[in-house]
Amino acid sequence: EHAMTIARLTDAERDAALASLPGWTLREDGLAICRTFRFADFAQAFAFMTRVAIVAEKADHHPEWFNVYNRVEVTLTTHDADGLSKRDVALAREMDGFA
Ligand code: H2B
Repeated sequence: EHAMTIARLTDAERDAALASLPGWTLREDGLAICRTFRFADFAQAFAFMTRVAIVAEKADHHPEWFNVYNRVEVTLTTHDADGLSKRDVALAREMDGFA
C-alpha cells in the first residue's frame, strides 16, 4: 500500500488518450501502453533514455523499458493505480517530444 493513490483512467479516458497518442498501443491486458522507439544508433537511444530518466525521476513516475542498441521498447503503467493513469499519458507525451 502506498500513501499516495492515483486514479485509474476510465475506459473512455483511456480510449481518448490512446487516440491522441499515435504510435502507442494498449497492452493486451489493458493495463499499460507500449511503444517501440528506434534511433540512429546506441548513442541516440541512450541520450533519449537519459532525458526521459530525468523527467521520470522528477515526476516520480518511471518507465519499464528494454534497450538493445538503437531500439527502446517502452511500457508505461501506474503500479499505484493497478493500470493506466494520467501520469502514463503525460510521460508518453514527454517521450514523444524527446524522440
Ligand atoms: N512509477 C510508475 N510507473 N508507477 C507507479 O505507481 C510508481 C512509479 N510509483 N514510481 C512510485 C514510483 C512510488 O512507488 C513511489 C513510492 O513514489
